[in-house]
Amino acid sequence: MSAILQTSFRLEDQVTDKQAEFFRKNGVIHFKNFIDPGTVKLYLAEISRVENYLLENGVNKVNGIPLKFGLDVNGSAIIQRLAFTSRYSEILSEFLRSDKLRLLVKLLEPYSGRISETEKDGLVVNHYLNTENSQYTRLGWHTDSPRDLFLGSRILPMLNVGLHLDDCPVSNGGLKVLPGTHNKGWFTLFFRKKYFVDNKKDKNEIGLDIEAGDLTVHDGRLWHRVEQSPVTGERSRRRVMYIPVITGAYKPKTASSPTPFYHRVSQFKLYKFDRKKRTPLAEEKPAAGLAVE
Ligand SMILES: O=C(O)CCC(=O)C(=O)O
Ligand SMILES: [Fe+2]
Repeated sequence: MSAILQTSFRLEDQVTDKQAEFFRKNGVIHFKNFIDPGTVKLYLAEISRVENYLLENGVNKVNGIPLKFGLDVNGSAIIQRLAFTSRYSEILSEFLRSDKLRLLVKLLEPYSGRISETEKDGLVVNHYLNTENSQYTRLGWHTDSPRDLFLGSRILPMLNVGLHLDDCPVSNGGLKVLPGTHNKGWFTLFFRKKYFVDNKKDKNEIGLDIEAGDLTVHDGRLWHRVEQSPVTGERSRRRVMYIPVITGAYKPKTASSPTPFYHRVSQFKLYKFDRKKRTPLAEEKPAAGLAVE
């Protein structure tokens, strides 16, 4: 099991100097209990509603970003990566505009950052599940910043804010980080590990003991991965909302935005679903391979 990030914080009415200092040094910070259990339930219900809407309407891209489909433990279709989720939910959109969330922008100082509901991939919801037919059980080592290069921009300061909606103790896999790798220059940023294909445990990696409702922030340049759960089925379920906090020119996306290169090479299989029953079409056994719509 990985070592555990020992320090966690609570966000009161502002980001304190101590919190900002911790973040500057480590490139990651963990806030306990950012939302209460009732709000976790509310957001999960909202996500499920949006997911149903998208499945029923056969939507497979939002603003050029492909949705990633998979199968739940009971074999029904789910979306394992949603993008621009708040576009379909007033409740989630309100959360993105909330004062409490906006306090986190301070962690980008001296840059002035913004919560970008309509830029990058918008509000992303990741849904990991360790089952035979899940396509999203883990994510290899990477940093988030080089995506800027594919979007035709230089690398700009950014934060990735994760709102965790399931309990995920370190022993259950989940987010692993290499603290302090965010400010070691471009060589570390590009070559510390092989992007996305390396899933190996690092002796310096740190895990986080997460409870539903906790929030984490990591610097866009920090090396991190998502470790596969050692258990399968329901107990491996891990849902996290990611909120990009960015700087630079305003570049909103629309329905006609192109699909970025790094999404086009993604290794996901696309299933065709029976939209009413939400099960894969009979001739497309998921295990058989590629089924592109
Ligand atoms: O699910 C997570 O906690 C991390 C996801 C992630 O690193 C990403 O989507 O870039
Ligand atoms: Fe990431």
